[in-house]
Amino acid sequence: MLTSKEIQELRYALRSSKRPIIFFDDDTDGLSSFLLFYHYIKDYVEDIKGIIVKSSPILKDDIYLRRIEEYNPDKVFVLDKPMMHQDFIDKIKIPIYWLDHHPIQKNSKVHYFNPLMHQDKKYNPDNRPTTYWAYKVTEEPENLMWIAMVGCIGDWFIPEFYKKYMEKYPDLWNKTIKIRNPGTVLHETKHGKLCRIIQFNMKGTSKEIQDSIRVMKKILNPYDIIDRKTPEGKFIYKHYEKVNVIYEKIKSNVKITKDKIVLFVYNDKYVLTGDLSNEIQYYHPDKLIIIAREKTEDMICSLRSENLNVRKILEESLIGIEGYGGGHEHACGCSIKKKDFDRFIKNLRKYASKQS
Ligand SMILES: [Mn+2]
Repeated sequence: MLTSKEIQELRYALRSSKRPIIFFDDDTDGLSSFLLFYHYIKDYVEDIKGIIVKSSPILKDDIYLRRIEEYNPDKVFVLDKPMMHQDFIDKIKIPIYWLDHHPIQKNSKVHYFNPLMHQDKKYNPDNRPTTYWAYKVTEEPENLMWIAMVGCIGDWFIPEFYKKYMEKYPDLWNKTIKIRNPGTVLHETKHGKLCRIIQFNMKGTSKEIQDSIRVMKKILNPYDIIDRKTPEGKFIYKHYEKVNVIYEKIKSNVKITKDKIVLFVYNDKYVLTGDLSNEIQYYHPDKLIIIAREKTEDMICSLRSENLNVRKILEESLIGIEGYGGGHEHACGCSIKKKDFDRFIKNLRKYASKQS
């Protein structure tokens, strides 16, 4: 958990900033955290710069240093990024506040906030999403609960305020639906569709993603998006539809057989392996899912299993293979050199059958 002292410290840092720059991860958890921070201070700051950090788990590049220099902020905030290079931190001469829930990092010269650092009675380990904490930091504004819920469900977590949410938005999340896990919300409710709409707006060219973020900042009501009530909502919905056509087309090629493993490879510029593997896993909970995207010399993969420890299987399977990866117990990502891919899959089969 984050202690109430930590929450207050981060809140104070945010409120006292006049010109913050905010880096955030390129998924619903990252974006939702950013939007909550943004709305909390937007009316009394001089300016706020939000910068989405694509794909790499590590915040390091000179591009981002240049963005800081150009913008001349008074504070740097980093949301939902798992790692930062110490070099990068050392080159920044203003205070850095970093809120994350991935495995604990040992960087210096940064104000680091991670729920894994303190034991929690109920959640052990406590890796509740960044958005969940961002909602606390920003004093849980009820009108933005939908944004908090998008980030939490998008990161596979049902927060305690879900009952309040169901009451407020019964058509988005109906009480009568039986929840097996967060996937039920994601795949069987209108709220889940809202998550996907926003998630798919983080995909596309840099220009498209920038435009989506700019528009998302103006939206205060989920129905603007889901019912396409305003020009802004229509814009977000339209980009979702564009990505969704590609998503559905790729998904239609996935074959489910008697094999315990679902292995599927595709070649497209859109990064959809995480979304595809989550959805296929939800409807086929007994399978080990491997979705790979070909990218020049590499195969970028998402692995899922509800029953097996995929992190362990992945670790074992990477031995003697050119590639790297990691993640959570039931959800991992990895990048494998094409020339080693067949051997890697053989390893996966071997270590998966050892566990089952
Ligand atoms: Mn996250």
